[in-house]
Amino acid sequence: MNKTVFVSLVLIIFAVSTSCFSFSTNLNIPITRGDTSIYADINPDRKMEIITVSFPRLKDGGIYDYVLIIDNDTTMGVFEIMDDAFAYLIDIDQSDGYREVVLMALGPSDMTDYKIFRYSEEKIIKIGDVYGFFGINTDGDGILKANEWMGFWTREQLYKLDNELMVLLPIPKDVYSLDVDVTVTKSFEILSERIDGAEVLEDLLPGTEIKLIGADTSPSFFYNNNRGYIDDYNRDWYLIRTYDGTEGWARLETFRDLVDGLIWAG
Ligand SMILES: [Ca+2]
Ligand SMILES: [Ca+2]
Repeated sequence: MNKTVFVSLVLIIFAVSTSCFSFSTNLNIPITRGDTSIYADINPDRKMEIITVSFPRLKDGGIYDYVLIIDNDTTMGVFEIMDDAFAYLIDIDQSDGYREVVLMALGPSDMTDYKIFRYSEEKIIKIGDVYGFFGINTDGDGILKANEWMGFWTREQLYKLDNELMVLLPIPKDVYSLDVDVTVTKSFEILSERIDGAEVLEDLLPGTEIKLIGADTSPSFFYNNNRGYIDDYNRDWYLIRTYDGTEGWARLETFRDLVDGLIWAG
């Protein structure tokens, strides 16, 4: 092997071994796995910030899952889940002079916990906690989109970046769309409105196929179900379309055990 070939090989091996872990994203930005330092201007002052991220619990069982240091300010906290962790910058609103620091922790089944920070007037401000499933993305128009796992479907939740309050505010939606086909195994009723005791539109018969086309996931606070714990998940109203086109409402708790085809995961 001549010297030139040998040097080239060493350089190639060095380049491969030091290349960043790449993570598939539609944000088209570098994502760093594990502890990292990023040198970037992330606020309107036209000076570079030194951003240092560490995930102590991943390597030595530290108390905090993440420690974020930007210049002279430090913040730390925990994730709900963390098998692996990443850091990157995004720009939620391309007109405001800020970029945001995202700390992302992955758990089982692609469950993902995001902590989103901004650096303003020499302080780190946490602007959002987002719990995603297939990731978050933004078009840079001040809106952050997160796909949130709802047990057997994903809800696209939009967040608006409020530049006065410096917080990501969820934009509530009356009815989220979904498209889930199930088969009735035991008879239940669909109602004309999202109100307990509303007019019964149809008594669905076993063996008929229905489609879940909408969900009202607004919270029903402090509902204590018959298993003795607080749960609002089962209280969500679902809009159901029958084979003849009738559309009516039922709470998840009404039908979840009376249909076949809900693919529960997570
Ligand atoms: Ca700056
Ligand atoms: Ca921005």
